[in-house]
Amino acid sequence: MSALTFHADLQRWVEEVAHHCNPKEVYWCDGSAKQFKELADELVASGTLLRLNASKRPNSYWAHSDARDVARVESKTYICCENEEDAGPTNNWRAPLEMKATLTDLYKESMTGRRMYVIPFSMGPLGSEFSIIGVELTDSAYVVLNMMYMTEVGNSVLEKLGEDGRFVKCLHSVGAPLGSETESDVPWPCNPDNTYVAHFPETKEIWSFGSGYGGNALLGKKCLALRIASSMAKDEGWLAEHMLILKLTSPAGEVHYIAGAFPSSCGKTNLAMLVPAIEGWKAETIGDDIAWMRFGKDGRIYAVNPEKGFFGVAPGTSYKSNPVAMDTIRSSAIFTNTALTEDLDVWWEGIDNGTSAFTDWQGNRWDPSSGKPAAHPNSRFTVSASQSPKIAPEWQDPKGVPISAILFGGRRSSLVPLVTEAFNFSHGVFMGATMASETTAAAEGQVGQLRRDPFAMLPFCGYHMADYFAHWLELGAKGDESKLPKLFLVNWFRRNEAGKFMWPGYGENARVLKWILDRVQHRVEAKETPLGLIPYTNDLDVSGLNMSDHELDQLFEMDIEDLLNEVDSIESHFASLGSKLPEALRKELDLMRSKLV
Ligand code: SAT
Ligand code: MN
Repeated sequence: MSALTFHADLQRWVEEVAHHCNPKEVYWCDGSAKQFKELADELVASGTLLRLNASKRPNSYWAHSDARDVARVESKTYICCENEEDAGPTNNWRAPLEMKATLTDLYKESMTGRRMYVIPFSMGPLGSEFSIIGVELTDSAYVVLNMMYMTEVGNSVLEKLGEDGRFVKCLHSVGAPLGSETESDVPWPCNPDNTYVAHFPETKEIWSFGSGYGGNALLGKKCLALRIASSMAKDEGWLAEHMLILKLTSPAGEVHYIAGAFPSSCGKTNLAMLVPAIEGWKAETIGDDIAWMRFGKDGRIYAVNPEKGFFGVAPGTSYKSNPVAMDTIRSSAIFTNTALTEDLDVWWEGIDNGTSAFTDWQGNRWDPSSGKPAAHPNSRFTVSASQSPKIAPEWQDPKGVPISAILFGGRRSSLVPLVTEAFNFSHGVFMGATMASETTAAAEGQVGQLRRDPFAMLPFCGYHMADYFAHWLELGAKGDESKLPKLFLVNWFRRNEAGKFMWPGYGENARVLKWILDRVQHRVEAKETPLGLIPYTNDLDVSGLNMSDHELDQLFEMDIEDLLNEVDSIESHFASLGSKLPEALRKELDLMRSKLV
């Protein structure tokens, strides 16, 4: 198929890559439903996709990955800038030329026997000053289909790009050339021994090799919209954040937008699709994973969701925990690494719908007594956001929505109270900079280990983490504090001595949001503690929750000994970030310590 663009640089790059990677043909993605169907049919025929039972899950597909390619690979993710110091201690670094040499060797003829797809895509509504265009070249049709759900793809983007528009070059290969015309393919080609997810922030390029899974392969998401965008945002004075965006309407009709940073698999999608458990409140989704934020003309911070779809964690999703997600994925969705029922619908742990798994995520007959989960803990659904019954009408507003409050949260089984408000913006930056969470299956590695994950950006910040903190502080200093969002630390995951969650979570989190908006609107006072401001007992609406005063107190309990240990742990976290750590944050830590002793 010939190019549908007059963009010389794009054409030249496509030709160069095709010449080097040696695909059997080049396929330009126009974004049409016809192409989607064509590719899906091919993937069904070749065994990569399975068509789900159309009477249960119309127009939906199931894929299972190679068992070695199931999550983001942080150990193989690189920031490749000229100076190692600019990547900082939290990123893997390689010199750009060195990484390009390694990868150029790997890409050589890596697409042999496959098609190379050209995916022009836009992160953010086309034409918005927020938006960034990318073009992904990939040899995976599965990636094309997922990108079509997650981003704006096709001719509209090429038109916008015109003859000389700027775009981020995103190169992806699963790294599994087919030796001969007759060699049969595997359902999930990948190359786990040679996987690299490399970012070149200075030249705004992404080179990914060897993995076909999620954020390793759908390069618009974590690679472009967070790692590359965060580095652009620092240079240009805005923010690219790992945050959901939620619209809340109070019983009185007051509308507020809240953003929230939580690490992967800590309930961002659930919170973004909240069904408030308190009377009269309404919640709608703007985005569930990424927020790009900048000052509006009125001095407030505005956010857009640069994505068009959800790539959500399946396990634990049910009509009880997240009915909106369940309704969103009733049709036209792609499921990856979930289990299957006997009649070819999807299944996962916690789906809670009376069915059971028949085959596990690898497609083998599932043995419940094996003790192994049927669905992979990081199994996912991919679906268009527009299918959500609770998507806010303004979710693609090119101006974005004004943010009243920002939440920082993670999984903390102890120590961190249900909700704490920052004393001021820079104390809020301290909260974000020091947040920690118990690790999940969203990334390779052990689950349940406590790690500092500043602003939930540890795996996604495209430059030095201490410079990132400084950027937040500078942005705050530029704003008028009365117009800046108020900042809060939340923790839905605290457990009691018996190991049980102390807070019911899910829809009940609306109670915490209600208090947060009361604070935003100066309707209630708050109690000062060494950690920040917490609710006076009567101000947190727990009516109907059946919670004793003691249980409520426990959610806010602060043990001085534990907090002093936390101060020490933050101290070493800061030390690990080196000499660039902003003085203001060190001062916040000193202040916290002085309040404790
Ligand atoms: O990075 S992914 O898109 O695979 C999912 C995540 O970790 O949030
Ligand atoms: Mn995420």
